[in-house]
Amino acid sequence: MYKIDIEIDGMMCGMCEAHVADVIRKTVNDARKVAVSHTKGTAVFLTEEKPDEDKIKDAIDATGYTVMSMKCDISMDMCYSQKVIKKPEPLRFGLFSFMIFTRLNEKSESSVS
Ligand SMILES: [Cu+2]
Repeated sequence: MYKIDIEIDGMMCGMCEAHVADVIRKTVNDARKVAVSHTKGTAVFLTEEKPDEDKIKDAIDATGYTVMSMKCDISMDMCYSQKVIKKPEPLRFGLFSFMIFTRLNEKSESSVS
């Protein structure tokens, strides 16, 4: 799941919010929990598939509002991302101790000769 965070300039009222939310729903078919705020100047929503950021920017810019920035994060409530973070650790540790072992070996060899 992805969380998209857009900073938008030019929204003045609730109608602007509805307009932007409409454009997002039309551009991103699986957009969920679309939340637009004209006071904060933001639009936030969730998607399952990684969305096309350029397509969203173009669609919003075409309405007359201006996209100032866009952030696309993998949502942290996903078990999958935690597994990915934890997985490489044993491998890294194994490689590290292997390197120390090799260095010690090299040193003892050179001191012999
Ligand atoms: Cu408005």
